[in-house]
Amino acid sequence: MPGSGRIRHAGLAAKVVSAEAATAHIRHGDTVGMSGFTGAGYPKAVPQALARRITAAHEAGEPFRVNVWTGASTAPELDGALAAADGIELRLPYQSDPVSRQKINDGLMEYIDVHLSHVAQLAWEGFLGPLDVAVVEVSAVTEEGHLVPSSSIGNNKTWLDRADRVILEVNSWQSAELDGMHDVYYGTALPPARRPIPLLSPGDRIGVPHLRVAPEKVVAVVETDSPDRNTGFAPPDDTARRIAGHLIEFLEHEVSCGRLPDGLLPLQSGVGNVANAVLAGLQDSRFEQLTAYTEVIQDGMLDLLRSGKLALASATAFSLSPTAVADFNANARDFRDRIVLRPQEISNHPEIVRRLGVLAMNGMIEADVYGNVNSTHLMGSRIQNGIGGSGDFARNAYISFFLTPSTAKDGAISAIVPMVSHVDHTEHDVHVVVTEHGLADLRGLAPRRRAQVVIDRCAAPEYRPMLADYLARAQAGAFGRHTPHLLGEALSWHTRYLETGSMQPR
Ligand code: 0RQ
Repeated sequence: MPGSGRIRHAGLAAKVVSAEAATAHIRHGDTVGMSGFTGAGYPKAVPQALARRITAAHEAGEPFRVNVWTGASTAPELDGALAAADGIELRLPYQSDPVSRQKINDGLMEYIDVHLSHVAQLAWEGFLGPLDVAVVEVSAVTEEGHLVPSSSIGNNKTWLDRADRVILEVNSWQSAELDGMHDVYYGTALPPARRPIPLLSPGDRIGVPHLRVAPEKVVAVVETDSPDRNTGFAPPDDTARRIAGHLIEFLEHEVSCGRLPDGLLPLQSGVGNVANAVLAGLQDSRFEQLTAYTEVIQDGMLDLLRSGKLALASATAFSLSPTAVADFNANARDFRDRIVLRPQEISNHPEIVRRLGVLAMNGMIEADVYGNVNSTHLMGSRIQNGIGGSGDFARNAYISFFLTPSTAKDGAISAIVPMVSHVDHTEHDVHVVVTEHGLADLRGLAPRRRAQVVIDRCAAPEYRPMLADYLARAQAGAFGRHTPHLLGEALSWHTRYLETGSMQPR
């Protein structure tokens, strides 16, 4: 019988089984929609038990692979375990697990990298095929059989509605104070039945606090008491601090010119150490009463909420280091009225991002001189993570910023290149590029002017003459003078790195 007291619905309490027993409802070839978004709210026990079953099947010479859909990245207990067992046929929409990354790049696992806001719609259209099983972590089940979501919502509403069978993990490690923090909007529909989403400011609550599930679809309930696993952030280094400094100076300038209000506009902050450094920089800025309309609440955002700089934050998940999560769980009540967690189809909704005028700040792999951005591929072919929500925000943002150190691999790679080796965000979606050397505001600039500003402000000094030389020769010799390129040479920097280990000529 359930021991945590978190399952308050008699019918669902009667379905408690072990994780091993629950996996009997998952079969070879199934598509499984799992909860989880940036290391928060993912199922902890069933995926590991499934990985063990898959390994046993493989050892017995039987095929066993499943398709895995999630909210975004998860953790070693899910992506890592299933990938290591060679159990994933196809994965979507965003992952950052090293084992999965290797399998994908070795061509052993299919990966579909879609915008996070598109996933629910694709699933509802039926375009991705049927969803056989949902495995969803929740923090409690109410007397009525409603589900109190966990530390992320992601695509859970869609998985619970679409799946033929549902397995719940009820995790008593999650703070009971999460109850009331979520806002699940059930008003979405497919065209032509779609209506405007009535969300006018980041803190609006437009839905209900709990997820619904048809009790007869629930085939198993598993109790867990296991922590979310997020990697910690490195304290901002000098490079990250300088990037943050340029960005904040720019925001101050925009306020002084009357182009942004004193409290700015809702902030979206991407993943990674640089994004976290920007949030740390905002702590010491003169801005007050900030708001966030974003995907993830990371350590820096929690600090801003604690200090009062940030009035409220809307997201779909937490992405907290172990230290920050311990603090959050101990003090969740203090944050409850100022955090709203929503399904990712709402947290990342283009219509809302555009309406609110979000300031989108995302990391990148590389940018080219004209402002095209690569967020996903190393040297054009090797996937790093995925586009995640960066496209949902960048295209629709009021101002879209892309941030990166100017070089990688101890200077052997320039993050500013003649032509990006893969395009995730086109020149039309990128407003501002920032490196530790400076900030290029590309708004209102035609391509050749953009190229000059990107080289002068953002490129590392040792790469500037090479870029300027390329641009001059392209302007003289290109087929057209609008966006001058020498096509035979445009990707030669990447080729040189692959051949010699450096973009610098020997
Ligand atoms: O390689 O692991 O061998 O050391 O790429 O680089 O600097 O650790 O990356 O953590 O800052 O993330 C774009 C990936 C940046 C991230 C990206 C090499 C580098 C290293 C990783 P190693 P860093 P960061 C909303 C927003 C897409 C999703 C997104 C990301 C490895 O920001 O995934 O924006 N963004 N979501 O050495 C070749 C270059 C390189 C390079 C770095 N120019 N060429 N290799 N590397 N630059 C949130 C969500 O969607 C959930």
